[in-house]
Formats: sequence, C-alpha cells, structure tokens
Amino acid sequence: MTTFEARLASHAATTDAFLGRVLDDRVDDAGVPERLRQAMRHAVMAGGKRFRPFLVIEVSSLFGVSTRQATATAGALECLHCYSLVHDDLPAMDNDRLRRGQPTVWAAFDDWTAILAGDALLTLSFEILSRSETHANPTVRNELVSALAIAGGPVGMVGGQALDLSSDKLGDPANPTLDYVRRLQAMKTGALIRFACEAGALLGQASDQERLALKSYGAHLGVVFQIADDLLDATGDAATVGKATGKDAAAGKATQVSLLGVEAAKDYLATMVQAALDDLAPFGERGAILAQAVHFAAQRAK
Ligand code: GRG
Repeated sequence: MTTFEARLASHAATTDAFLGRVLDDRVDDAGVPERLRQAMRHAVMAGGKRFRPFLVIEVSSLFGVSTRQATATAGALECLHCYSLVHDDLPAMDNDRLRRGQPTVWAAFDDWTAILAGDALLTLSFEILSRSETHANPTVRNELVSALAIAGGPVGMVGGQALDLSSDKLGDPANPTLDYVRRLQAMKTGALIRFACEAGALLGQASDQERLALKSYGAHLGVVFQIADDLLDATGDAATVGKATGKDAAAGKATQVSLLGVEAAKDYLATMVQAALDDLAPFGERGAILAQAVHFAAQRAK
C-alpha cells in the first residue's frame, strides 16, 4: 500500500466512524422511521472512496488543523455527496441500479424512500456544519455553510446536473459543445471537489492567497476527476468500477471523451494534472500528499 492509499484508507475509516455515530444519534434521538433510517444508512455506509473527506482533512492539515477537528466538515460534505448520488441514480435522472458495487437506494427500496433519504442527507449535512464541534468559531461555521450551499446549489452541483439532464432529456442543446460540457462538469462534479479544498482552507483560517491557490487546485483536480470518470465509463468494466459502464456512448452523451476522443482527452487530462500540481507550489513539501491525490484521481480504476 502506498502512503497515499494508507492515508486515504485511514481518513475513510475516521469519516465512516463519524458518519456511523451521526446516523446512530439521529435514530435514537428523533425516532427516525425505520425504512428511512435503513435507506440513509445504505446510501452512506455502502462503501465509497471518501475522496472528498480526504481532501478536507488533508487541506486542513496544511494549516495545523487536526484530523479530529476536520472530520465533522468532511462528514458533512460526504452526506451531501451521498445525497447527490442517491438522487442521480433515480429513474427520473440517470436511472442506475448499481452504485459502489451495490443496488442503488431506489432499487433496494423504492423511489419515494430514495428521494426522502437524499433529502434527509442533504439537510443533515448543514445541521452537522452548524454544530459547535465543527469549528469553535461561529464565523467559520457560517462561512462553511455558505460555501457548501453555493457549491451544492444552482450555481454549483444542482445547476450542473440541470444542464446535463437538459441536454440528455430535452435535447437542449442537441449537440453540446466542449465549452458547454466543461462548464456543466465544473458545476456538477467540480464544485464539491473545490468546496472540499476551500473548506480545509476555511477551517485552517488560511490567508486569501492560500485560499485562492487551493480553490484553483480544487478546480483543476475536479476536471481531472471528471475526465477520469468519463474514461472509466468509456473503457472500464462494471465489475471493477462498481457501477454501470459504457452508458455515455450508449446514450450518445457528450463528454470530453466523446468530443475529443480517448487520446486527446488523456492529453487534456495530463495538462490538468500539471495545472493542479502547479497550484501546490506555494506549499512546497507540505503539499506532497495532495500532489499524490492528483495522480490518484487521474489513474483511479473505480
Ligand atoms: C442529483 C443534484 C444532483 C446531482 C448529481 C453526483 C452527481 C450530481 C452526478 C453523478 C454522475 C457522475 C458519475 C459524476 C461524475 C463524478 C462523480 C461525482 C463520481 C462519483 O463520485 P466518486 O467517484 O464516488 O467519489 P464514491 O462512490 O467513491 O463516493
């Protein structure tokens, strides 16, 4: 196991323990209906790389914030990410039955349960951010709430999903350009990855300059992550990837891979890898693990 893999696994375990505790508390305290509780647990605890939590924790550590202190923010972001996957998999959206190698929430339960489980995870993420354990300073908590709302909302992930579905389902636009695809991907996938990096800078009360460098790193890393995802869909197999593959081509969906071709998409991926690495220059050796994260995102097999 590389240093990076060990750190990713360790932060995933920390995040899982935190999320397990949050789900347990919510059930005991508030008498959450059993079916909803099970669906939320299925959505959150069914594997997942926990890559966004990793970024929150590692960026925070650049500024001396401990893993323990960063974990609540990491967990809040993961809740919101899991909600997005649950809703994205619904028949009305991407209509997927396999996620993280398991049945999707709507396939294991039903549509209404999946919608409500997603809603509950979305609201839970903001509840977590508002807790004093997330950060002692209420101004920092407020910044986190605001930044996550922006990243997850209409100018971020939800907007990107709307652009994606508009093209897929309404044929508007019928032939998305590379610019259109890049803009929607920066919103749909990039915004949460940018938030993960920004959140670490907020928790660590980094300088404006450091914050800008990390946002730029997050933006480039988001592109890397998305192109790798498109390449996995084009060239990976479902058993390894843990979700259906070949879907984009079958649906005639415009992606950077379909518009550029596999080789040119790989070239652009390499350019974005370098851009993300360049963003880390101000942090010198302290940024080494975040540099490894870029290579991981580019080369991942699932
Ligand atoms: C429903 C508002 C709404 C948004 C959905 C998440 C999303 C937006 C769409 C998923 C479609 C997709 C495949 C996007 C590509 C990048 C991505 C988000 C992949 C899944 O994230 P990973 O690889 O998943 O981090 P794990 O399972 O490891 O957490």
